[in-house]
Amino acid sequence: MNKLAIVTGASSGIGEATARRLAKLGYNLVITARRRERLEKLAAELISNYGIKIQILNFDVRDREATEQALSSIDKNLGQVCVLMNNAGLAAGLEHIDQGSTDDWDRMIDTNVKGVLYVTRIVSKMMIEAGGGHIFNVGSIAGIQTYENGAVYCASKHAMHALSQGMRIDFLKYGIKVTELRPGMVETEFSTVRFHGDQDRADNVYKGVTPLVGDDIAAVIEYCLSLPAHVNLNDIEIMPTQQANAYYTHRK
Ligand code: NDP
Ligand code: 8X3
Repeated sequence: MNKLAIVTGASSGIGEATARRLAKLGYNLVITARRRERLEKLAAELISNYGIKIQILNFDVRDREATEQALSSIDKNLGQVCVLMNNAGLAAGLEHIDQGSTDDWDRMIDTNVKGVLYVTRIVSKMMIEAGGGHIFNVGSIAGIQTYENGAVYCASKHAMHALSQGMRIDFLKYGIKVTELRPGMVETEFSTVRFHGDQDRADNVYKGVTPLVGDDIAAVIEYCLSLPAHVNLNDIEIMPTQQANAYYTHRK
């Protein structure tokens, strides 16, 4: 039976890098995001390099009906769903609560919390039917620490931390592993999105630091997948060497 991995938010950054690693490991893939052209380009490259099968699902995880419809169209010929990476997410804005944009708050909470639930509800049923699986939740250092101006993003990732613990309990009897990854700074499109396209401001985030890149997170996922069936890494904090936590970064 072929192994199938579902990666949400595969059009960029951490999700794209993980799709590449999983393709190299021989997984068939379902890759999802809103930007279809990006997914098409990635799929063409990975099919040509690794001879795997890929299904593109183009939907917004905030839209429950679209999410359910897309995930129920997964082609059975791709194999058994072994891996789900709940990665699609974002930060929008960096302000004190009294200055915050309610649109930004809706985007973060609807994507980072409700989107994860919509996807997991459907895919976990497939895993239960298949007799097991491995769910990777991309949380953040912001899931256990709260920094100034980031209350709502941090709240959404604290929710991811709670959901990861809840999934681990609810899926225990089904042999589904749940690993929460909590990265610090990873240079992706994350900061550009957070600052609504202000590239200078985004670049400043990584000034004087060698940040992580998407593939650093993907490599950790590969390691987790290499472990024997009876071993799971529950929580993993992954930081650039120059970053101690959400508050302390040593810039050179
Ligand atoms: P990117 O902006 O590079 O990638 C985000 C991905 O999420 C894109 O593929 C985007 O696709 C997808 N996405 C966003 N919103 C939606 C939506 N509503 N529906 C479907 N897909 C969506 O950022 P990262 O790779 O850095 O972010 C990935 C995850 O990592 C996020 O959950 C983020 O919070 C987390 N994280 C990032 C850190 C960092 O420093 N970069 C650190 C810690 C955690 P599209 O726009 O095409 O829909
Ligand atoms: C992204 C990292 O520190 O901006 O989750 O919250 S941080």
